[in-house]
Amino acid sequence: MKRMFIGVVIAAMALGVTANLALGHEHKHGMAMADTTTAAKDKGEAGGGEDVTMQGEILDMACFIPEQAKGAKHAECAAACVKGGAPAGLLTKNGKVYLLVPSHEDEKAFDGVKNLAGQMVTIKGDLYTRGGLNALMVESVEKAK
Ligand SMILES: [Cu+2]
Repeated sequence: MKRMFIGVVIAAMALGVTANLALGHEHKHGMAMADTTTAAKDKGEAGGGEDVTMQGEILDMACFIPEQAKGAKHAECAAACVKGGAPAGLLTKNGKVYLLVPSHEDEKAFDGVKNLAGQMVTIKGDLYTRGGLNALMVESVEKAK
């Protein structure tokens, strides 16, 4: 499965396809989204994001979810998968996994996620819980020291 996925990714790259699955579409923001900065103190499903700084490994979710692939041995695959458009996650020391999503206010910050897939990082961003899913909207990412 893993190899097949990478094969598809490589094929897409060879064809010059911009594998921008997550970002290649337009968003129209409603009022609820626009309110998130002022509601930054609210928590929980209905609230806005909570400012957090988290450490962990950037996961390639396409390999982690079915196979729990992670760590140094999988770092190269993670980088290829995430650059190819696979969703990225953060695995913290306590074993929790957070979906990583770009911030529309600074989408460039998410390049750090793509460049550091499979590595230990420190991420600053806003933490949300939506429909039972824990997600971090990424504002900055740097390699853990
Ligand atoms: Cu992978």
